[in-house]
Amino acid sequence: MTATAHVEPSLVETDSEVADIIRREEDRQGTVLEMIPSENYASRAVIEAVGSVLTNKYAEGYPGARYYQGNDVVDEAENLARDRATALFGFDHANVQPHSGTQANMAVYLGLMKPGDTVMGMQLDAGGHLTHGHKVNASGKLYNFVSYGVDRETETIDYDGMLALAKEHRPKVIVVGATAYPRQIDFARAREIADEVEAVLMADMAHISGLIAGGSHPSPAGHAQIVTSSTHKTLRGPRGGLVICDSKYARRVDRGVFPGSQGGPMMNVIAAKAVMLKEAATPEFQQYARQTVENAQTLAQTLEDAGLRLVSGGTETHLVLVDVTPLDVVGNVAATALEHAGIVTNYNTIPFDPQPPTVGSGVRMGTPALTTRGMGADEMRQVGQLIARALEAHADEAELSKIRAEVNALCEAFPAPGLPR
Ligand code: DSN
Repeated sequence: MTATAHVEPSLVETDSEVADIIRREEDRQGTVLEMIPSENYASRAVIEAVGSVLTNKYAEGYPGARYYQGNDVVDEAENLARDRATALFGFDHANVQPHSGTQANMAVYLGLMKPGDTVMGMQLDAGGHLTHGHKVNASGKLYNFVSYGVDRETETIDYDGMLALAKEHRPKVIVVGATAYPRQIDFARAREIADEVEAVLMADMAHISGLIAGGSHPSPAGHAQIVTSSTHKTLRGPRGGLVICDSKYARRVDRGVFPGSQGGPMMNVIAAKAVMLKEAATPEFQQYARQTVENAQTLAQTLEDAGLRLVSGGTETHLVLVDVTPLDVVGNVAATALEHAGIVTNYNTIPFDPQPPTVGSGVRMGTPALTTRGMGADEMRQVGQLIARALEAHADEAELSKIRAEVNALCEAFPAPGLPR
């Protein structure tokens, strides 16, 4: 007897509502200028791995030491991802299980500290992250965070202030890294400060990990003992996180992830992280990282020429933080107008912002996704001019529609990878 051939119905046949949502999101991603600096277009290969049957497997534990049977195959995926991560970033040990950058940060805190211990991190309105000790976040509730910021004049990290604060509070861990900071981070200086007070230096490189992998930002290797990252920003991988560290901290980090703060890892996402780490080790990726920074600098110059103020006076990364108030507009109004013109950014506070976080004086924008589409200096000048026009015309829907049409033409000329053509 032979089994009857059974063709499983596709998503569009079983759930047309979800299929339609996905189709419309593909369309949106393909037809806007995606300029949120933490977003990117993952390759088709990465998306294929995320959508694979590895999602079916439970694998609590680590390769060779799982709490479930049947893990021989997925162990290979996790080992591949770990080996590629340590080789790419130059560390002894990697944990590729964190579901996000936030989970990676929380796992390190759990692994290294007891609740109530003192940690130092960058304050949110200076460009830090919620998990660097904000009071509404578990990090700020569980640990005694003290926050450093930026210098009022230069709007760059105040390392002297950081040292003074560290001497006063003697933190166990010092966190460097940011989500809205356009300048390079001086990991060597941060390590000197950490050494002065015998703290561990943790670098949260979530925003810049792709630039580091591509050789366009100094590496934390040799300075930070522990590094966390998300995997979907400049690294261009699947949505997720990772930790890399010196072998001395490996056991504590691993226990902080599992069983400390996570259960079963997402093996499909871990396989996709392995794919991303292979892509990020290529000469093409080095060129991508270089172009991303050059594009941000061209964009920044164009915006400044159009009358906007650049926080810190410019950028050395993928990110530009723009004070939009010289054009008589505030952050949330500016970001909404830009979206109406097909330019997707996010409003943001700027250092010492007189506006609350729900309004903000700034707009945060970045070039990772546009650079993935193949755009270069000419397009950045064009995009900068479109942004300035849209901000000038923020209340004029007819002008915003005209700009939208120009955005559509630009998107058509530079199709995004990973999306259906
Ligand atoms: N939400 C991320 C960002 O946009 O920068 C940080 O986790």
